[in-house]
Amino acid sequence: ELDPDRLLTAAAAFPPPEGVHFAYGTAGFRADASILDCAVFRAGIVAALRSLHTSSTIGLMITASHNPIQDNGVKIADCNGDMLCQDWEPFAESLANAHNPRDVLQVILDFIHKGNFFNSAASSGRVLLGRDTRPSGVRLLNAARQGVEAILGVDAAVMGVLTTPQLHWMVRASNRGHGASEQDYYSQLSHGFKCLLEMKPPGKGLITPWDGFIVDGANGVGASKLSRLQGIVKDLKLDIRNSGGEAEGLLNELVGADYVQKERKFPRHFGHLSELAKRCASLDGDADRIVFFYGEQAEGADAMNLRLLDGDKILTLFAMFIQNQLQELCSEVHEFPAINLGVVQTAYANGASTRFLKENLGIQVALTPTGVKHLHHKAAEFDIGLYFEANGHGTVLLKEEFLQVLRTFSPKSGTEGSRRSLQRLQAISEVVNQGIGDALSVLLLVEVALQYMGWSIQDWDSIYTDLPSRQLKVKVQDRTLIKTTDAETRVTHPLNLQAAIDVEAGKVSSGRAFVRPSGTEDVVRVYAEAGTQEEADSLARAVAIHVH
Ligand code: 16G
Ligand code: ZN
Repeated sequence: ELDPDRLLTAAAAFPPPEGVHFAYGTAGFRADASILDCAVFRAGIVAALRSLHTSSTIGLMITASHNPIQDNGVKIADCNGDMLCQDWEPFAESLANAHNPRDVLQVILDFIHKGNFFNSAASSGRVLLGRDTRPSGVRLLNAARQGVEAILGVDAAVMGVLTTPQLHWMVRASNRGHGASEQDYYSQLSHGFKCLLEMKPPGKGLITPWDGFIVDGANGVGASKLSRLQGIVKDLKLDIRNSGGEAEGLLNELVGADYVQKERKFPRHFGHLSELAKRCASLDGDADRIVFFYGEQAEGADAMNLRLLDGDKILTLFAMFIQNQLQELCSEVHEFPAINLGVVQTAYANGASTRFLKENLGIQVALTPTGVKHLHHKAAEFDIGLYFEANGHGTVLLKEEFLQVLRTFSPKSGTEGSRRSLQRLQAISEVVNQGIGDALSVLLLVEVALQYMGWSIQDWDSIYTDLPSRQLKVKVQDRTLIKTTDAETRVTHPLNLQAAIDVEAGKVSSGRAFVRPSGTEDVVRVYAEAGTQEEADSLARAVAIHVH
C-alpha cells in the first residue's frame, strides 16, 4: 500500500535542482555530486517499489565508478544481482525528473495503473544500500535511504562502503537464501580459489619466478577490499598501491583501469625500470572493472612501454581455460550431456581477439551493442557464457540448470579424475560473480588460469597480437541523428554514411570501422582498426570527416 502523505512529506525534503534533466544512462544517474540528492532520493523510491514488485531484495549503489571524485551517481541492482530491468528505466527517469512532490506521486500512480505492475506485489521489501569511498557518498546514501523508507513496508539496510560488485553479489546471494554478508563474499571467492589451486592437474608448469601481482587500486574502494580478500586467500601475493591513503593521491586521478586502458599509460606509483616485466593490474573506482599490464623495455630508451591486456585478452584467457576444463570433463565423463559454451563481445573488441576465439578455439562469438546489460543478457543464453567489454568489465555466467547437473551428476566410472573435473567447474562458479563484472573475482580467476596454463603474463599476452586501432570523438549538432544496427557495426542513418565508411575501410589493409552515438557523452564515437597504426589512424580520421 502506498502511503501518499508519507511519500509527499519525504519528497518535500529533496527538491529537484533547477534546470537539470537526468537521464537513466547505461549505468544509472551520474552527475556532479552537489546536484544529485533529489535524483538519488527518488532512485531510492524506485528500488523500494522494485523490491515490492519482485518480492525480493534489491540493491542500490552510490558510485560514479571511474569518474572524478567530485562526481557521484546511483545504480540499482535487480533481484538476480544484475542491472535494473530495462522496462523500469523510463519510470526511473520520469520519476527523477518530476517537478515537485505531487508530480512524484502522480508518476508513481500512473506507473502502477498503466502496467498492472503491482498485482502481486509483496507488502514488505528490503533494499541493500552501498557506497564507494567518495566523500559525498555519506550524504547521498542517506538520501537514498530516505527514498526507500518513503515507501511503507520497505526496509533500508545500510551496508556501508562496498565495491559495486560486492553489493550486487549480496543481493543475489540473499535472494537465493545464501549467506549474504561481506564476509560470506570473501569466504566463497577464496574457497573456490583454493579448491581450484588444489585441483590443478599434476605436471602443469609453475610460473617462475612466481611473484604475485602489483595492483593499482585507483585510490578507491577496491584497494581495501582486495587487501581483506588477501587476508583470507593465503596463496595470493599482492602489492597493492594507490589504495587511497593520505599521501597516495585522489580517486581516479592518473590511476585506475579506465586511465590505463584509455591513455595506455602507467598509473601513478608504477613504472620503475626495476619492475620491468612484472604482473600488474589496475582496478577502476568501484572495482567492477580490471585490466592487466606489464612494462617492456622501450627501444634504446631508459623508459618502459606499457603492454596492456584488456578485456578481450581476459576473455580469451578465460575461454581457453574453461574450454580446457570442459574437454577434460568430457574425456573423463563420457556420458556427460553436451555443454553449450559461448562468448559475447561488442564491436569494440579487437578483431584479432574475435578471430582467435572463432578460428583457433572454435567458440561461438555473439556481438551486442555497448553496455553491460546487453552483454550480460546475451551471455545468460549459454550454459556457460563469458562476456567482456574491451574496457575490462565482464564475467562468466553458468546457467542454474547446468550447475544443478554438475552438483548431482554421478559419473559411471567414479574415478578421482572424473570427480575432480566436475568439481573444478563448480569451483569456477564460486570464484566468479554472476551478478556483474567484478575486479576481485576476475583477478583470482586470472591467477588460476595462468597457473593452470603455466603461463607468465608475457605468454598470456602473446596468445594473439592486437590489430592497431584508433578511437576518436566527434562533436556534432545532434548525435541522435546517427542510427545503427547489427550491434552498432553498421549505420542506417544518415543514409549515405555507411557506404562512405565501407569505401574508407576498403582503402587500408584489414580495415574495419564503425561509428555510434555515445551513451554517456554528447559525442559520436569513431572506432577504426587496420593492419598498421598509420592506417588505423588515417581510417579513423577519414571516417570522422564523413560524420561531420
Ligand atoms: C557505460 C557502460 C559501459 C560502456 C560505456 C560506454 C555499464 C555498467 N557501463 O559506462 O559498459 O562501455 O558506458 O560509454 O553498462 P559510451 O556509450 O559513452 O561509449
Ligand atoms: Zn566501475
